[in-house]
Amino acid sequence: MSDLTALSRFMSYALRHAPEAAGLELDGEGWAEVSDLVRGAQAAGHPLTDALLREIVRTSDKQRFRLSDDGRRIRASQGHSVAVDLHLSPVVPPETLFHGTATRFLPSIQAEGLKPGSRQHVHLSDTEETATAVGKRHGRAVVMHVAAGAMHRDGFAFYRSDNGVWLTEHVPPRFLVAPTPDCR
Ligand code: HQG
Repeated sequence: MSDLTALSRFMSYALRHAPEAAGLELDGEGWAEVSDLVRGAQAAGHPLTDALLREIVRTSDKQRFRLSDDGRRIRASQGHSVAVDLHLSPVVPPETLFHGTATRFLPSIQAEGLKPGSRQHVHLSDTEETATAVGKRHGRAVVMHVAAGAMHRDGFAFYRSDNGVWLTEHVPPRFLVAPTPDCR
């Protein structure tokens, strides 16, 4: 893992899951002062600097972080397990969205639907390719097709994070189709 990737992981960890690991308190919308994050990361043994942080924000493959307009604050664009309100507006989803998971989770998902687990939302993608990559993080990937349009017409809310991830609170099993596992 490159040094930047390790620092980016620590930033994700602090801004999504464990602000105390960097001595931070996030505000209600998930923001932290950049200078506090840099100082807290260094205190925790991570050689983060203001310049490296800004490079990570700029080059993040998934654009995971967002800086405030004045450049002084930072937050994660999605993926939180800590309670924050990103104030995302409900949006109309495409007819079909995709969720990548591992084959071993299928029986439970088929019984209970997609649950957010420790995060605040279920994460969905608008391409099968992205969903496959997400699923592979967990094992042998399978991509579930989510009938997002039908869910929306039934009153379920959908949101889109600043970095393009589709979010919803729960996908009941009746809105899911699992095609054959990905063998690539
Ligand atoms: C599974 C990455 C059993 C779910 C990605 C997933 C994403 C169930 C796992 C973001 C279940 C949770 C999030 C049920 C769901 N029974 N398992 N009823 N319902 N699951 O990591 O969606 O690189 O919390 O299928 O790109 O994999 O971190 O969620 O396999 O956007 O920026 O429980 O993380 O972004 O795993 O990934 P996760 P995820 P970053």
